[in-house]
Amino acid sequence: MRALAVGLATVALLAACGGSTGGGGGSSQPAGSIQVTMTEFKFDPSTVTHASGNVVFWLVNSGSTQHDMAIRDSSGKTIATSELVSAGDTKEFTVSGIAAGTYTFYCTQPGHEASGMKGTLTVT
Ligand SMILES: [Cu+2]
Repeated sequence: MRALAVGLATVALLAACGGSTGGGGGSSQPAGSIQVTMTEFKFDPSTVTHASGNVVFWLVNSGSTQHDMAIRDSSGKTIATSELVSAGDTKEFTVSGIAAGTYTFYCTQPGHEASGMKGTLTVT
């Protein structure tokens, strides 16, 4: 909650400055995105609820190996997969036009989901 508020404030400040180019390749959390922190072997939070439509995740890899996030629907079909996120890196992951329902998000790296790296996305 606090991280999201800070991210929104940062974006507002950048917008007020007329779209700073930013420096040094550092990127900040997009407004309205859901921050999910990845470590070995879990997502935090592991339960996410969002309105249907476009869902934007802000993936923060605080672990020591690479991770990603994929979304699987209730029939077991994977509908979206993020880019790989290196240890210490961040990536924006947009899932477009997602319908209401219950989904599983998980890491596709071998053994990670089995080790507990998964969560539940509820789309309302
Ligand atoms: Cu992983």
